[in-house]
Amino acid sequence: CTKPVKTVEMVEILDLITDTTPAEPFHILIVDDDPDLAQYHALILEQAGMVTRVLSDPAEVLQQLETFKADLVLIDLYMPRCSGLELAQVLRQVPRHISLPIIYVSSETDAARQFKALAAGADGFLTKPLEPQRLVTEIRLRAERMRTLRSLMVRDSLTGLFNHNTILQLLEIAVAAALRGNTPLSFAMIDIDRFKQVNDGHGHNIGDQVLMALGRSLRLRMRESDVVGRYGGEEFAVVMLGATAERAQQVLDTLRLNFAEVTFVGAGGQQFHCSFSAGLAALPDFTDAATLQEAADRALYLAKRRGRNRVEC
Ligand code: GH3
Ligand code: MG
Ligand code: MG
Ligand code: MG
Repeated sequence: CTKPVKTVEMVEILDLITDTTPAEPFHILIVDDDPDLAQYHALILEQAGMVTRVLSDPAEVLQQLETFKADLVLIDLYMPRCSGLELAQVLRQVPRHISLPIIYVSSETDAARQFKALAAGADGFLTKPLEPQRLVTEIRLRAERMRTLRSLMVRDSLTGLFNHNTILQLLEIAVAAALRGNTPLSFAMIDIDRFKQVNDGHGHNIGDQVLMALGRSLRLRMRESDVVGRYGGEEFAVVMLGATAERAQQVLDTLRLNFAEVTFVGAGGQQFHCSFSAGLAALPDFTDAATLQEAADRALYLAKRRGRNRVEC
């Protein structure tokens, strides 16, 4: 059977992110030594709008999963070189596949053997012959559930941006990559000015709307490749890949001016404006994620002390 490969946490978190895009069709990996049956299952799933990949050799599964971002794996229980049970065991030893849904498809009807196979770490057992609707429904429900769970793990529910944990993990990945590739990278901490007054004056609901508005404009104005997250409370963080400190400063200043011009309307119809302060730190001035983050934090503190509604580096 195929050996578990050593995985870095980076790949794990990147997987989580790509897997949680709601518009992506479900990706199903089918492992079966019977090519006709595998193709038949693939056809049914593709007709239901899913993307499939078929493998007849279980030894190729781990490698395929590197490029094929599967939402679920459908495994035949009995295959000559490696049983489905063994394959499930191997997958469960790889940290990033711990939550990957695994479903057996088999003609095995003996309950004890089915339970043994499930105990290897799988999530379900479908017996052949399989009705198309059953196959599609079982797979869709599990895949949807997994996407929802993953999304809850990596995203902030109010803004839909990455959450605190994710942003820190992504920062580490991005810093490591930028240092290896000798490319610039900027990290910004953003904090809404006197936000407590917004809550006190207009209520928590309106405060939430301000947070959502800033989240949206950050996501809209940053590059697709930039990592945007809600660091906590009224604080946001942005990892700008390939951006020098000068460029990041320009981008943030534009954003800051635009945000300060947005007119919010309170519950009683009164209009008000908000601003934010930002602290910026960039590679290659710092050599690891932790010091970069500390520096951005210090710069943010400076921006607050120097009067708010400004970006400091
Ligand atoms: P400063 O300019 O120094 O940053 O002042 P500030 O008032 O923004 O800072 P402070 O840390 O005193 O207040 C932050 C406020 O953010 C307090 C807290 O109630 C509010 N807050 C944190 N999370 C949320 C949230 O999810 N929704 C809303 N509406 N308010 C939140
Ligand atoms: Mg078989
Ligand atoms: Mg704050
Ligand atoms: Mg604040």
